[in-house]
Amino acid sequence: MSIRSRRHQHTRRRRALAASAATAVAFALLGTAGAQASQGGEQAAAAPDIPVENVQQHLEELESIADANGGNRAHGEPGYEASVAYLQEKLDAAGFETQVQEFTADGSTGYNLVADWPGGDEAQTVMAGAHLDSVSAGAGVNDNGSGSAGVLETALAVSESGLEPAKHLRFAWWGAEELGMVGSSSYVDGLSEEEVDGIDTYLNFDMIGSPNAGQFVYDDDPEVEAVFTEWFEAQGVETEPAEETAGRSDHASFEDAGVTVGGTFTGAGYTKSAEQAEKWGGTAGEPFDPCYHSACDGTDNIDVDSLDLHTDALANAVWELSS
Ligand code: DPN
Ligand code: CA
Ligand code: ZN
Repeated sequence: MSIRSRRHQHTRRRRALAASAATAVAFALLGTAGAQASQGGEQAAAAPDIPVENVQQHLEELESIADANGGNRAHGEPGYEASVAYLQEKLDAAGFETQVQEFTADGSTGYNLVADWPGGDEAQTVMAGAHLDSVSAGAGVNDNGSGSAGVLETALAVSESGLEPAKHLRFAWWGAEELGMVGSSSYVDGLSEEEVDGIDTYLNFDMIGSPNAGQFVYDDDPEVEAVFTEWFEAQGVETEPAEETAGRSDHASFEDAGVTVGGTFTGAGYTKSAEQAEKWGGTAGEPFDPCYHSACDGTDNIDVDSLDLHTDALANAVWELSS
């Protein structure tokens, strides 16, 4: 059975995005897509609905960490190390095997946090990752507390549900993305050829709660793309290919090594068009994230409905691709 032919159950009703009335009606009609059995009769367990409140709690914590550490969580700064410590403690308590890997960038030590879920075939490893560093201008709550918190909450959901996937699962938080994807490229450079070959798919999440959100899916690999686009479609959300971030976040480190990649994105500095505002709501003529790389990228700089949607999309892809 191909990945494309699989459809998962979506039985829950989803709140409309802050969108036009027409979109809200579409949600009401399409938000409860019926369950469809897979062709082979064997139905892998569906991913849970990730509580967005939990994701928001991590964002509050990351903002507090920045507040307590000179206002940012940037590479080489104490707020970055405190961010790593916050995540690592939660992952250790949930039964992950965690490692902090060091590298050097711009004369200071950087850190990647890698968390393995015990079990599954390591020759087919599914990874989900996000960069954890902010720029020095601010707390980096959307960029990229959002992706970091979504990946964290998905990992915690794997533990909570006692998932025993056929494939091995690994979650990662990268340092120094903002300096040119330094952490993720150092990770990939440190892998043997066999280890690179063993990565079935790498999923990247960099900015998934933009306040004037777009609904974007990476189009690097058609099968992985379809896992996301079909899921969004089942929620009544039309997506577009993620052009702004193409080749410009940590997935590029993996793609350059020949790994299959995918991910989702809600937009950064590009301007939302009138057509996009029509289908997604929000404000045409303004950036998807007006606080991109600015001091105002705090917890107010988040569209909670999009954060919820993209975190649930992330969890669905992890469940589906690892089964
Ligand atoms: N984290 C963002 C950055 O590196 O600036 C990801 C991004 C890349 C956003 C390219 C927009 C464009
Ligand atoms: Ca949810
Ligand atoms: Zn950035």
